Amino acid sequence: MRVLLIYSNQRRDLFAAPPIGLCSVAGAAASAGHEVRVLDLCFRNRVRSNIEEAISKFSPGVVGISIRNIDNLNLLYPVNYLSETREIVDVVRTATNAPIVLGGAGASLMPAEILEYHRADFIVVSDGEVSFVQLLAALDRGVNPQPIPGVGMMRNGRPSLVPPTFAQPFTYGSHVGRWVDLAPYRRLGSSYPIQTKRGCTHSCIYCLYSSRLEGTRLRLRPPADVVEEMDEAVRRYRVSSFEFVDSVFNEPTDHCVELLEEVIRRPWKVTLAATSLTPGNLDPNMLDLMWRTGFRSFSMSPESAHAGDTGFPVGYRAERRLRA
Ligand code: B12
Repeated sequence: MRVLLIYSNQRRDLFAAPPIGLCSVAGAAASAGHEVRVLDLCFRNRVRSNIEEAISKFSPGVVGISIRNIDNLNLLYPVNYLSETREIVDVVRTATNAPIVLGGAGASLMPAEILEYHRADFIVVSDGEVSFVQLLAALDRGVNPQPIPGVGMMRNGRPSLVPPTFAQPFTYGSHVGRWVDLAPYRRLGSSYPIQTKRGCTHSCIYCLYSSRLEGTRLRLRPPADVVEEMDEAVRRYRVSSFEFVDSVFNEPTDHCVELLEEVIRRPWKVTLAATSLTPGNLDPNMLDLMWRTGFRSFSMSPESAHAGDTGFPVGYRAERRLRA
């Protein structure tokens, strides 16, 4: 089947974010034998004509659209992005009769509402590599895709969804450079996103990562695989800075240490960052290893102090340990 995958996100908030999830899904669909094209709209000015052109040239049998952001998460100056994504869906709808499948973090957080609002045909919640490929197989054979975990569709005018299992092992690379041009991202200072695990064991009251996006069980990607993907990015796409985009990068410690030691063994030097760390197991040895590996920054939001499951804030526990 010919599959066109569109990255709808044009935001530059903090950094422009390359379509890591969409590329991973593209790789899975291609491995399953489909002919796949990716249209990255991030730096396109003429969105409508770009979509129309891609559809008329490629004649896709299915169009997948990634919805990364719903809003800017800023309570003081809230901005909602969904009117932009609905417009993109409308342009696709007018240009082709192919079924439209939504996916991505934004789509997964409130799937019923997103499916209905965008008037799409299907929605894939959470990990897309397995469920999207199963959906493609069902569409190819003309079989009812309803029982696929993580896939939703409109039924009798109402959204109907089989919840995701968060059970698939995590063994995929996204290989973003194989699917999109990294140069404009690089020019804006964005790093190459890479994931070393999926899942989050915390149950912080303000966060939906574990309940909606990745599940509560950690699914670890073998460190050697992660570093192989980095190696390809360095050699083929001249990437010099990476950002680990795990929900919590430094858990579990042994996995994180094995990964960093593998990076040190490689002949190249790169700059590393991580989107999210827990202060719980950040000790001087770990910080020293991170520095030697190339870490120059990481973010840790103040709310990480909520430990949820233990009843004690992590910061408080760390302080007690230091005092002891
Ligand atoms: C890392 C990260 C960042 C980094 C990105 C760094 C980088 N180099 O890429 C930084 C810090 C820059 C960042 C910034 C922002 N972020 Co952010 N970010 C994340 C985080 C933690 C991980 C995203 C990621 O890379 N996941 C890994 C990939 C593999 O997963 P994925 O993209 O979801 O893809 C999978 C599925 O969704 C699905 N899928 C994806 N696309 C498609 C398409 C189809 C067709 C199908 C079938 C399936 C499918 O399959 C994929 C593989 O399994 C998520 C939270 C989370 N745990 O997901 C928030 C998250 C995505 N961010 C969010 C937001 C809002 C933002 C900002 C707007 C915040 C701000 N105001 O500045 C900006 C926007 C940045 C931008 N330019 O778009 C929200 C989005 C939801 C919402 N409320 O809108 C999230 C969910 C966090 C939250 N608090 O809820 N972010």
